Amino acid sequence: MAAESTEALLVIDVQNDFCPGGALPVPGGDAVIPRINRMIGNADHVLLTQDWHPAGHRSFASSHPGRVPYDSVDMPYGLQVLWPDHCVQGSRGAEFHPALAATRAELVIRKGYNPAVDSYSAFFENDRSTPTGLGGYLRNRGIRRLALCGLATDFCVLYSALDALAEGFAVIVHEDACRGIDMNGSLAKALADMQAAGAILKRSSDDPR
Ligand code: VGL
Ligand code: ZN
Repeated sequence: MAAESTEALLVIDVQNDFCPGGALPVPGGDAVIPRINRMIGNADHVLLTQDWHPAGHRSFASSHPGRVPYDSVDMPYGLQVLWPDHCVQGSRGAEFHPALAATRAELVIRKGYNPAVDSYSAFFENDRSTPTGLGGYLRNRGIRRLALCGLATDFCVLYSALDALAEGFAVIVHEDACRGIDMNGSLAKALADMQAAGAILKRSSDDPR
């Protein structure tokens, strides 16, 4: 029997609300789905994240009278961008995009369910200390290397990549299977920060196939 593979594909937040027509649309968010589906078809293990907020979440601008989406506020754990209401638990916007080939996923990790703390990363909430459990799960399964794709490059992909590296996993970010929100240059900065932290940035056009 072949040794168990030590690599997993981690697909970040490919949900209706992050796609065109959704509450917090990432430009071209749905355009990466065919590429992600091909990656899923070739992956040994597939893991998905799902942004999963209770109604009235503190990261929603609507929870801060006088504030509007994309403002920033000081939260007990640091600066937090305020978002339009999105990915509310049980809503259609929180569902995976119907075109995503989600069937083979071995794990769906939900995040952002703490009403008072946002969670961009698949590993830690935005307080940077409350774990989601993903690190332990991956170590327990002998997974050492993660391929990342999904939405949004400059928020949930970025924080997941940085935390994965800090947790000792090798990280490949499939840049053209991600799309960013890009607030004030955040997309270029995210790519530079991930690379500086040790992530390998890869484009599918790099493949000979
Ligand atoms: C995300 C903002 C708020 C993301 C989630 O998936 O990148 N961004 N919640
Ligand atoms: Zn969110």
